[in-house]
Parts: sequence; C-alpha cells; structure tokens
Amino acid sequence: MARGKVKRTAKSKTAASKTKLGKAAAAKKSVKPIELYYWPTPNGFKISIMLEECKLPYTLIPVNISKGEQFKPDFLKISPNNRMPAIVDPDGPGGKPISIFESGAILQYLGRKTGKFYPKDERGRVEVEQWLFWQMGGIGPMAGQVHHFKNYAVETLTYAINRYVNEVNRLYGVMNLRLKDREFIAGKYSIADMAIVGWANGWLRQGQDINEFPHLKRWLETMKARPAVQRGMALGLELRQGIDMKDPKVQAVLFGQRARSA
Ligand SMILES: N[C@@H](CCC(=O)N[C@@H](CS)C(=O)NCC(=O)O)C(=O)O
Repeated sequence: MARGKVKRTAKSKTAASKTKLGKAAAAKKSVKPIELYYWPTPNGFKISIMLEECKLPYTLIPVNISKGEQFKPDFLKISPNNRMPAIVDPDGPGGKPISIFESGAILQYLGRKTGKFYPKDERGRVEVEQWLFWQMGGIGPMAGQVHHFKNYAVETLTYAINRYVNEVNRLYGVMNLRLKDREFIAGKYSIADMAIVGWANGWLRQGQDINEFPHLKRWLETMKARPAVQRGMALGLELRQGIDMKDPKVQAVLFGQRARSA
C-alpha cells in the first residue's frame, strides 16, 4: 500500500531497548515489523495501544481519512470496508504475511499471537469477548453517532443528538456498574479495556459527565496512567492538526458515502 507515502517507525527506541522483551525482540533479526494502517481516532488507538502494550515492533502507515486515502485501491485490498485501522503482519500464520481489518479482529489476532491480554482458557476468553463485542457493537458506534450529530453535522438535529447522547449515557451506566467490583472490564486487564478507552476518553464531547460514573472514572484514570496507553493514544496526533471536520471538502469525503461500483 502507498509505499511512496510518509512511513515511519513509531515504536519508541528507548522503550524497546529499556525492556527485556525489547532487547529480545531486537536480537531476533528476523522479526519484521507489523504494518499499522492508522489514523489517530479511538478506533485507531485500540491497535496502537495493543502494539505498545505488547512491545511489538511496528511501522506506522498513516491513512488520512479526511483526504480519502481509505479509498486507495491498495488499501482496499487490505481493508475492503474503506475503514482504518488495518494491519499487515509479515510474520503471520505459517510464517506468511496476513492482512486484517476490523479493530476487534485485529485485537483478537494480536492477543492470540502474543498470548497477552486475551486469556487462553474458555471462561476467561468469553469474559473478554463479551465486552470486546459490547464495545464494537455498542459504545463505539453509538458514541460515533454522538460525535457526528453533536460535533460534525452542519444541521442541529435535536432528536438525533438526544437519542445517541441518551444511549451513550445508558452504556456508560452499564460500564460503571460492571466496574464497581472489578478493576478492569473483564476482571484482568485485556484487549476489551484497550478497545473502550479511546471512546470513554471522549465523554465530554459525547455530552456526558464522568462524575456521574465514579467507577468508570476510576477505571479511566487507571487506564490513562499506563505508559503504553499514553503512547498509543498520542500516536500520530500531530497528523490531525489543522483538519477541520466541518470543512465541506472533508465532509464530502467522509459523509454521505454510498456503495462503490467497483
Ligand atoms: N468497525 C470498524 C470501524 C472503523 C472506523 O469506523 N474507522 C473510521 C475512523 S474512526 C474510518 O476509517 N473512516 C473512514 C471513512 O469513513 O471513510 C473497526 O472497528 O475497525
């Protein structure tokens, strides 16, 4: 994909060399970095956080969705849904490359590959999967609609804003109760927490008051104190600077999309 485009290794050298794992990975010359097709949004952060948590070497390939780079034919071969994030792991199953789109599937793949943050036992795995899919089908899409109607839409549609702000409020309540008696959403820290944090961090823009949800607030603070979460959610933020989501040119790319003919 777009080999001529800006491409940079985002893995922090200091972080890699300071840790035992980083040294081991560096010593293994055959480890090729994972290619991360990415734009700094809550869906992108899920994968940058997981790569940082696992100390996996990766190369950042920005997909500027405000300019329509998600429609480039080479990217569509990897991600036919014209959405980032996506990855290419040169060292996939059988030692052959594999490409993956959909952030939940990528998290599960990386969890299986590394054996980290995704339990192997069936009960532990089901716990994580329930909350991972809760994020994928619930808080992500609903908060996404709030962002759209509250922050990006050129018309103010009160009914739509209320509908999605209320639904996000309900979902925050579910999470708050869940976190009342456990440190992380599935008990132990997992890919489900990584999937949620970027979305929950946007509570203010989603018309919510985090103080109504003390357990969620405590969890969010715990998450944001993790250095890998901080690095993951800082990755590529500079790329977004100066982009105005209300710019008609940007809106023409992102909104009102219909089926492509080929
Ligand atoms: N279900 C997908 C959603 C990904 C998604 O919506 N990505 C957005 C940015 S947050 C995107 O690439 N948008 C490009 C577009 O709308 O054309 C996932 O979790 O990977």
